[in-house]
Amino acid sequence: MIKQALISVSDKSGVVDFARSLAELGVSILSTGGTARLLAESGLAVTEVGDYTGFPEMLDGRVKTLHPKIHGGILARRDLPEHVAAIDAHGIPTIDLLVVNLYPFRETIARDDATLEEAIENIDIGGPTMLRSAAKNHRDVTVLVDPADYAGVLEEMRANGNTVGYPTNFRLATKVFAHTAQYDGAITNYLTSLGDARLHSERNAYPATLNVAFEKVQDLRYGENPHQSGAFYRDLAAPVGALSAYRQLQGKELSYNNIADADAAWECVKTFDVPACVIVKHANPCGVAIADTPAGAYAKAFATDPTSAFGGIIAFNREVDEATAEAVSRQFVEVLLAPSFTAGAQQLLNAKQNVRVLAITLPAAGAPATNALDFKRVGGGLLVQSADDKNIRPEELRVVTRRQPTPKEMDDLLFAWRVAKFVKSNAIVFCANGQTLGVGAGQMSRIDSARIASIKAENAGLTLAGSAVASDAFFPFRDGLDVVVRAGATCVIHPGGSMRDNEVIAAADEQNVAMVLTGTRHFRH
Ligand code: 93A
Repeated sequence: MIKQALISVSDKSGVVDFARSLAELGVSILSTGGTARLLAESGLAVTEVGDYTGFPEMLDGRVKTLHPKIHGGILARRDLPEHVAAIDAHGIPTIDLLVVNLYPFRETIARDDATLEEAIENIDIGGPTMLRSAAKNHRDVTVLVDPADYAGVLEEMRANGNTVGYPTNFRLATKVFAHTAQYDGAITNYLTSLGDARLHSERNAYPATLNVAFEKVQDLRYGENPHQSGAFYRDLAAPVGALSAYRQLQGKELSYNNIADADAAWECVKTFDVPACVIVKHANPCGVAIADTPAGAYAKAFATDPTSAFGGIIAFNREVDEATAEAVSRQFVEVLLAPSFTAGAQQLLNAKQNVRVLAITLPAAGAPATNALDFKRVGGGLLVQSADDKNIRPEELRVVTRRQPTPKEMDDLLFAWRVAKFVKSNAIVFCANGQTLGVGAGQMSRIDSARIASIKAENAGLTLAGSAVASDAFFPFRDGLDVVVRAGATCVIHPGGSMRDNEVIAAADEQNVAMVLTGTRHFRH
């Protein structure tokens, strides 16, 4: 039964209402400096920790709650007579509910002008100590580190005569250890990224040890293959608009491959600012298009490669309406993603209960949309890099051929370039009129990707005459260029930078092709 609570919070949201409810339930409240002041000003009866321990807060608040009367009251096992006798002998009442959230270390170091000294002052000592004490003794103590848990605990107390059951206490304690582990991880990352702070004033981008925190979203039926196990974790620092914040509106359970492919589709579709549709199979787009409406974009994206689109993952960057849902329902679709779905669309999709339908918030315009760091697991290690969030600016483009691209060709080239970034290397993408016409992906030689892209267009009955082509990296020889020109392309975009750029440019001039260099490469593996 909860008789006494200690509240010490930096994030004071919701704390006054919560403390008031505790007081109404007859719980007496202990609190530290700023929190005690806020509660007292709100008219609540509160005892300052210094008054309680008889030992004043000291060293600029560095020592506030680090006292046996506090930790004895939290850590004593109520089921052991020796523990009870020990705290009684020292006049230590139990503390049955702890509400603590920590000094804002992460928020402090996120500021560009944060100094090492400020960061160090924001390393909380007493808070984690109390949290760990309470979490260790969770059989007898309820511990709250997240304001989102206030309401549930109150409800449980009200329903059970001020008692919180073991399952809740266990869950909350687990949350505490995850929280303090992340907190310490953030401190380690920061300090090791400084190296020897006496020698370096600049921060290195990457810390000497890397502590990353992910929280489990769900276990998966299996991994990439049925004999592998799998689970999905959410990055606790995920930006708004990331796949991990999806809401599943209907359909079968998501699989490992569904999530991987949905991510590829979502990352691509959200880069467009006009209605767009991306269809993904095995992590590669097999159709991407823009149009005035989502239904229009879908029709064009599907037409790129109807064979591959079978069982695809389809993403939109606009609300899916009835017309779009109707069109999509005609094909076998594994996962459908969009920022939202109209009621009519949802009703229509309901008839296909197996289709997994995900709603995901789009990132705000200009907000970071990708993970800050990109990870790739290799044998016994981890490769870390900044995300490929580069979008080419018009002034970075360089036309290197005698013929300039026409405005229409330039639009097609920029569309193709945008798509190529999301195609596994070597990537060759034919496009025209806001539509992919042929996608060559994941080949070990660029010329094979070029050949495959043109074969695919031919199979789909699409003409490449007058099309634009993007290549994710430079053409090492003129042969790749010759393949795409023979297939019908009249303009090409690629990074440039090959030893034989001149030979490749001469080949373009020879065939009256317009060539634009981006200076940026988009390998994707
Ligand atoms: O400086 S501390 O590491 N030393 C302590 O003894 C201590 N006790 C609680 N920081 C300490 N706290 C932290 O103070 C809590 O974790 C909480 O974040 C903050 C609340 O302070 P106030 O109530 O004065 O706003």
